Amino acid sequence: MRLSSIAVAVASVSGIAGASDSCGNGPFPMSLCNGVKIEDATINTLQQWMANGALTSQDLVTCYLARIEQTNKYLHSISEVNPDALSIAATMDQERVAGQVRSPLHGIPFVTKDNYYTDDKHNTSEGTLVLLGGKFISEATVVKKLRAAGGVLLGHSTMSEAADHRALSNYASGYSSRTGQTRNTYNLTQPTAGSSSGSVVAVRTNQVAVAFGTETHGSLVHPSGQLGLYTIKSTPGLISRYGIVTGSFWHDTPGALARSMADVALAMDIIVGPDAHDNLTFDAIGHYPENGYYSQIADKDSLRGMKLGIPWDPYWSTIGHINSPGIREQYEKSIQQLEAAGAEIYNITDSPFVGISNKYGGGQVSDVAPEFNHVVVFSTLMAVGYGEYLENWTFPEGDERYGVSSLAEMAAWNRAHNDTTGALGNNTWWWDNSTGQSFYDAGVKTNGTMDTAFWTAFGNVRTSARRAIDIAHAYVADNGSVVALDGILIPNGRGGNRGNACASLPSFAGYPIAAVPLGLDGFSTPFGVCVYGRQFGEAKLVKVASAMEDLFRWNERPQWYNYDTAKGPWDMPWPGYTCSDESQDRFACEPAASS
Ligand SMILES: *[C@@H]1O[C@H](CO)[C@@H](O)[C@H](O)[C@H]1NC(C)=O
Ligand SMILES: *[C@@H]1O[C@H](CO)[C@@H](O)[C@H](O)[C@H]1NC(C)=O
Ligand SMILES: *[C@@H]1O[C@H](CO)[C@@H](O)[C@H](O)[C@H]1NC(C)=O
Ligand SMILES: *[C@@H]1O[C@H](CO)[C@@H](O)[C@H](O)[C@H]1NC(C)=O
Ligand SMILES: *[C@@H]1O[C@H](CO)[C@@H](O)[C@H](O)[C@H]1NC(C)=O
Ligand SMILES: *[C@@H]1O[C@H](CO)[C@@H](O)[C@H](O)[C@H]1NC(C)=O
Ligand SMILES: *[C@@H]1O[C@H](CO)[C@@H](O)[C@H](O)[C@H]1NC(C)=O
Ligand SMILES: *[C@@H]1O[C@H](CO)[C@@H](O)[C@H](O)[C@H]1NC(C)=O
Ligand SMILES: *[C@@H]1O[C@H](CO)[C@@H](O)[C@H](O)[C@H]1NC(C)=O
Ligand SMILES: CC(=O)N[C@H]1CO[C@H](CO)[C@@H](O)[C@@H]1O
Repeated sequence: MRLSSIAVAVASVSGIAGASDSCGNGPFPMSLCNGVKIEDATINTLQQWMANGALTSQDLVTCYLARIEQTNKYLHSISEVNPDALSIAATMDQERVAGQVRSPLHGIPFVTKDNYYTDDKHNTSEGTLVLLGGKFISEATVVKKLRAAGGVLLGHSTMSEAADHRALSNYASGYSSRTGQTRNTYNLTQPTAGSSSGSVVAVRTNQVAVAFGTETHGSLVHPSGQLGLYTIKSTPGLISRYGIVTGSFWHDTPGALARSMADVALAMDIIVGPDAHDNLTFDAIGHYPENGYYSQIADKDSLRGMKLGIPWDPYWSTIGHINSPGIREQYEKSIQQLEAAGAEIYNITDSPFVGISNKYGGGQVSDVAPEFNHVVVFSTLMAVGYGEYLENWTFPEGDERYGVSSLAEMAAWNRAHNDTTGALGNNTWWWDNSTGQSFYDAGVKTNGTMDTAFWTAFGNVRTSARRAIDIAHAYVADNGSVVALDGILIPNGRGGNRGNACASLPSFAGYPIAAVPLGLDGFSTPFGVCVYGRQFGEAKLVKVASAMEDLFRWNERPQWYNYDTAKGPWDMPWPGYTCSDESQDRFACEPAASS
């Protein structure tokens, strides 16, 4: 459904009582929903209101559609609304009246990123024009599970085009040539980070209760940090990727983006599990916690005795956004809070973790020797992944794209259609200079060849990244005893144009990360902390992250700064700081020499 037609659907359903009452801050307060303040409500709270009759699922759909109508022209976070959302909600309401409640998600509206294929009237196109109008052979397994659990598919969220796989740099993050630039509700001139950008903006702006995104290399944890949400990027294979456009077989993983770790855990319990259509899920058999992830939700008392490792140098001293204005003090205060709550903090600077991550994971990609070059690994896997995905993807007969079956043909189509609207100008340091698809071109160049050089780089990087994270969890005390740590903390935020150091190593390793929000930076946008865990260690991460959530209880509302002046696509540098060209998408930026 086109967004302009939402108003009709909204008007046809009664129930936005008290619409003149408002709550929240900024220029776009959210109306009450049937007299109830649903703003920032968690899934469990919404569920209670439906259970006691204060709200119906149709009320929720109606109110979220009204919110989308009110805000989406500024944010571009929702790409398409599901024309059938209200009728699905009506079915869920009838079931509830008849005494059937399928799961804690029954009647709860959700959106998915535009790379989850949904078999209904709205389009799935991975944020691209080249895939728009095509169909996959089956609905994504995750979407099937969410529907079966009673979730109401409200629509798709905007994503960075092709999940940020079009270009490595000089391409606007959070931008889709199909639906435009997603904007950060906190400060609309600041980035959202990618690529699940629309999903995080939609949840944070109360356009929907919960959203689902994907991560290959940062696409869940980075935008969560940038919009102040919770997520778990799980071990690839824990959750089926079938039906989701492929970035990389070995790195992709779907995940929930939500207002609380409880919401994330509740959603995980619904979407995890083996799937015959995704053989990587077979790796996870035997690793699902007996009582589910939700049972691991903890309060701050659980921090007593919890052992957390911090690689002070360089993660907490020089790289990423740690020295961005106003940030360091808040991080230091948070560490003090953790210690006061009884957590034991271990300085793991001297762990081999740091050396390995600098050399093979965190370092500047162009400096990495070929036998450790993970960029080649990603571009090869992307070429293979698109080829396999497109085998089951069809365009209507007669469409000029009918029969398109490879990344090479997609890149050629973009070129032929001058589809470079997200390109930020000439790329001066990477492969390609003007097409805005340098990474596509790199993938095409590999032709998906998985030769000895490919497997050498893949094996080297994966093995060393895993060893680095495993070793980091073993703190060797001065007296030689070994302390097993519960998690490793890494700053999570971007800040202007600076890179975020959180995602790389776990992406290379195929290991999980939890993201917890902490504060607001000098530009009034959120930042947070990542917790690294070990392979299939998600249950532990839920416990650590939810205990930290209870301690910090961060909940700053978006203020919509610059909603009327922001222009895009863009990638803002941080005034007062200089970044060398190479560091634009990477790490180090130094304060500009004071004049
Ligand atoms: C899907 O995309 C096509 C092409 O842009 C558009 O005409 C159609 O309205 C879209 N479908 C929905 C449900 O928005
Ligand atoms: C697993 O699935 C991938 C993607 O479909 C495929 O390329 C690979 O050959 C499969 N592996 C095995 C061992 O079947
Ligand atoms: C952590 O250890 C490193 C190396 O021993 C040291 O340089 C640094 O100052 C320590 N940081 C803190 C906060 O103790
Ligand atoms: C394509 O569809 C076939 C038939 O359903 C299925 O076996 C195969 O796993 C699918 N491949 C991908 C990459 O989804
Ligand atoms: C793309 O740009 C070229 C050069 O400006 C022009 O000749 C061509 O018609 C354009 N193609 C499309 C599909 O707009
Ligand atoms: C990029 O640089 C090339 C060579 O200098 C130039 O011809 C081209 O117009 C530039 N493209 C853009 C988008 O600035
Ligand atoms: C490799 O190149 C051939 C010939 O151009 C093409 O048909 C095929 O789709 C390419 N494979 C991949 C994975 O890009
Ligand atoms: C060794 O040091 C660790 C960490 O400081 C401490 O917990 C442990 O009790 C010490 N062990 C012995 C045998 O002194
Ligand atoms: C919003 O971000 C811009 C830079 O993009 C900055 O100049 C401005 O101060 C920020 N606004 C607030 C209120 O922090
Ligand atoms: C693919 C391509 O043309 N790359 C060029 C981009 O620009 C740099 C710097 O001018 C050249 O070194 C590359 O060869």
